Amino acid sequence: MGRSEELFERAKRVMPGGVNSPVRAFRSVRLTPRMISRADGCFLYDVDKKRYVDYIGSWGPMILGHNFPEVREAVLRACEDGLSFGCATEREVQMAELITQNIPHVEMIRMVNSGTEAVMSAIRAARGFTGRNKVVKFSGCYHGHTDAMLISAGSGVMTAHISDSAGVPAGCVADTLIAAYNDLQGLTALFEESEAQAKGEEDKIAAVIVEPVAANMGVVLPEPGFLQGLRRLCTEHGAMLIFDEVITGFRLAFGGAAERFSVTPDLVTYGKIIGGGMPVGAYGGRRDIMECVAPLGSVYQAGTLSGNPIAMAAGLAMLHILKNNSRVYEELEERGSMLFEGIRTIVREKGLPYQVNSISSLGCLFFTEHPVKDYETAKRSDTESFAVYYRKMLEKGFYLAPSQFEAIFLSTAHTTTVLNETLEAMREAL
Ligand code: KE4
Repeated sequence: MGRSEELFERAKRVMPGGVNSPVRAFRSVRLTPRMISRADGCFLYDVDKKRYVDYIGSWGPMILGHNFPEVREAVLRACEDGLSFGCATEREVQMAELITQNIPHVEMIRMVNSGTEAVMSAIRAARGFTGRNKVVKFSGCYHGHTDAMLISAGSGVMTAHISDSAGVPAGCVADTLIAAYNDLQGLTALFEESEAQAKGEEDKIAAVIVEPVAANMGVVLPEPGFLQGLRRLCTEHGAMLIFDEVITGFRLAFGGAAERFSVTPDLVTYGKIIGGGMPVGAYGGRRDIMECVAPLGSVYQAGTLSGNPIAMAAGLAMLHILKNNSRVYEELEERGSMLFEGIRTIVREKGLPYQVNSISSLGCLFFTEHPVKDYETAKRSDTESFAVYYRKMLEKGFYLAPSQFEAIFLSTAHTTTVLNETLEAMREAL
């Protein structure tokens, strides 16, 4: 038995499922998780000193690869001045200015500590600003584990085949409406129904929240016109459009999917990359909405470690690099097309009826013959075949997300050589 197995036995005795986040437990691929001791560039190293090419990148933050020197140095330097003050600091101002001065639709921003907190807070701000209660989400999208979002959620919820989480009282989800991704007609009907049945303003839709590229049911792209349609419907019905860019933010472009697709949300949520690997989330957008947030306005939201100086140092270092080196986004496009076109070629050559959805450095191989454009079509994937493929890839030293309903995350540290080795391994595994 290796050290991973030993450690995982101990872990299971003292943590639910032996993990601090369900998807890490490797349950859907029926393996003992690898206990990772360190990471560098595009590689992970487990406690048995085995090396893996890493395709989760900490679920998004490691867009420049692990242990990037400027980010590491910024954190080490910041540590010398103290870890946390619970006071206003210059770094928070620098971070807020960096984002608001470079992303036009973010006029004001608030730092929090996770994507979940960012989503929870953005929804509260939209409800407070509009005086309305209902929120629409799309099945298969995952927006963190705040109660109101744990319906038809993607990511670990979908992987675990939990339709809705236990412990969420009906009252917490009574105001959450579900639409199908890429289905503008369905959303139009929701708006019309809620207005027809509304007794007062509070019964109407406050916000529509969407992953502008869905990456928690595997990767599902918005069909042409879908995001523009969301924008039009929200404007027509006085609802706020919230782009959950926890994954797409600073990855698809510095301005995220909003920039890439030229669609302007009213609010946006960030996480992952914005913290450079440290626990950071953020929400922001229109000034008139954000001015409703305490202490300026009456929408309360707070956090002991929000804007933590070490986390800000990591995030600032990361964002400065992404902002000042547009070559980064060209490299991510190149690496993405090399890997995902390569996978398409392999499945075609082998006559396998599988689907590859991808955009830039994000992608997913679906074990299904049907084009995947929403939760229903994603769910038809053969998760057993995925598990067999996963185990073979892990044995060969390639660490993919241990679920059919997650994404491949590429970084600038994935070299052409590594990508070719990955494609060779996939060819054999498939
Ligand atoms: P966190 O609370 O996990 O920082 O962020 C929640 C969240 C919100 N919105 C989107 C679009 C997200 O993808 C996430 C979290 N992503 C998953 C990966 N699919 C986190 C991995 C995990 O749960 O361990």
